[in-house]
This record gives sequence, C-alpha cells and structure tokens, in this order.
Amino acid sequence: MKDVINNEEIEALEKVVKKVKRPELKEILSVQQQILRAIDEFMIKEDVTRVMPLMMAPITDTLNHDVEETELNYCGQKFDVMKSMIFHKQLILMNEGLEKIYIVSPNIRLERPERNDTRHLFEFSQVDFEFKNAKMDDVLSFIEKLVSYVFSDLKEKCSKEIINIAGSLDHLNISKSFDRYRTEDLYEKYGEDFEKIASEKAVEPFFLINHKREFYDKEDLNNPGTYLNYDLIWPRGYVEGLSGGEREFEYERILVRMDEIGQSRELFRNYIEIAKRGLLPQTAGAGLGVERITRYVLQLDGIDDVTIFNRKPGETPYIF
Ligand code: ASN
Repeated sequence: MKDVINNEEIEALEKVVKKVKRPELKEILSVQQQILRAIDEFMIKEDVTRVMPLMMAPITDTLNHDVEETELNYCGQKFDVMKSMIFHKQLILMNEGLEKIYIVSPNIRLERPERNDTRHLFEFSQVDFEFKNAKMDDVLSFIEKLVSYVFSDLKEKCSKEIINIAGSLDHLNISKSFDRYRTEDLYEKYGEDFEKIASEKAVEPFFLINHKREFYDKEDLNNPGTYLNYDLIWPRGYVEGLSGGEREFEYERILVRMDEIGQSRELFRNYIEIAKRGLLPQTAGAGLGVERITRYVLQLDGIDDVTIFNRKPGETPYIF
C-alpha cells in the first residue's frame, strides 16, 4: 500500500511530534519574539528603515564555503534560493533617501551533512543590516549598542522565562564595549581552532576582525591581504553569532577580488555593470543570526532547540 510509512519515517515522525509538543516551546518562542521586538525598537530609534525580504534571486551570496546547489526556474530564467541579501542590500542603498536599512531575512543554505553540529541550520533567519558611508568602527559600535539594548530589555521583560531555561541571567550582563581581537593574533595564540577556544574562554561577547572570505568584503589596502570585516562571537562556547564587513564597491576592486577567488564574472555581469556605472554606494553592514542569539540568550545546547521543525543538515528523512 502506497500510504504506509516506513520505519525511518515512523522514527522521524515520532521525533517531530516530541519536538513540537515539548513543554518549553512556548517560553523559547516568547523570548525569541521579544528579541525581535527589541531589535525592531532599536532600529526604529536609530532610524534604520525596514525592508521586506526576498527569498529567491538570479544572484545571491557566494558564501565562502561549499553548499549543495539548487535552482528554481521562473519565466525561463534561473533563480537561486536566497543565501543572504548582501548584494540586494548594496543595491537598495542606491536610493538617495535611504541611508540605513535592515531586513529580517529568511535564508536557505543547503549545508553539507558535515555541518551537522550545534550551530548550523540549512534554513534560518538573520537580521541583515547595511549602512551607507559607514566604516567598520561605526558598525561595531552600532552592534555593541544593539546587543546591550536587547539584553537589558530581555532582563526587564523575560527574566522569568530566561531563568527557567538558562538557569540565570549572568550571561546577559555585558560591558558597553566589546573586546576586539584579530584572527591572526588568536590563530597564533590558540592555533586552528582559535574561534572555538577563545569563545569557550570568554564570558562576554567579543569581535573577531579580519577574515579572508567572500569577494564583497573590503580588503584593507593599507595592509593588503587583510580585510575590513568582522564577526561577533558569543562567549561560553556559543561561537559566531554575526558577521559583516565594509564592502568593495568600486568596479576595479570588485573585478580584482572576484578574479582572486575565481568567481565567474558572467553570473554577476549586471552587478558588475552597476559598479562600472559608479552606482554602487559605499556601505558596511552585517547579519545577526536570529536562532543563534536566541540559543545564546537561553543557553541552549543546540541550535535546533530553538526551532520547531528539523532543519539540521543531513538528518534525512525530513518529513515536514
Ligand atoms: N549578512 C552577512 C553580511 O552582511 C553576509 C552573510 O550572511 N554571509 O556580511
């Protein structure tokens, strides 16, 4: 009979029922809702304009790691699922009336099964923001203020839920400004696994500056081979929670950076044309992982403790 489910599906189905019905779900979701509300309030206060997300586009984030590729077809054209709205953020800021924007952006990255860990989902959301004419320091101090605002708001409004789940509020007591480390220095100190080790040792969030990654993050021409980009690292082993950078926006520089990493120009020909016409504004920004900040605030073991349906890489079969 075609409608009989197999044993693997029965197992998956029982897991889904258990996950959906778990008693702590309401508290987890209320805290996440309050995080998003506090972010919205802060953005309004800082005059950052909210833009609605796109979920598919002819070009999207090239990422600096390999994912399973997929494509959608519409009107004879190929679309990719949105991996991040990085290029769209730059394009939106061509509008002269817009200086600062943000998007609560659902992203799909079909991560390889090797990324089945405590921090990756193949479908997640990030609060993605971008500011015109901003520099790295402007964005870093914006992030410090944003995180402090959200944590104080949560301590005031969700202390009961957070204490129930996390056991305390200590991890939300943070300094006004966060330490800044450079990747090369921490690499020297701790070796390959520096991000994880430094996160485990830290009790407050900190910034990790200079990552060699996508072509759109700006190279520091005063110190070639280094980059004006940054991550926010959650302490206590919760690792990366945000990443961003100043952006390449000049035609020549974009071509140099694309060639360096072997990025095909064909797919990006229209983006390149915008840059060639001098239309791409100078910007900097970042994206804050929603499920990751919720996981940190609630000190949950894994990222999937935040979600309702299973979106952990490589855990087939997915039944809902
Ligand atoms: N949102 C990130 C940024 O603004 C990019 C990403 O998600 N890969 O840099």
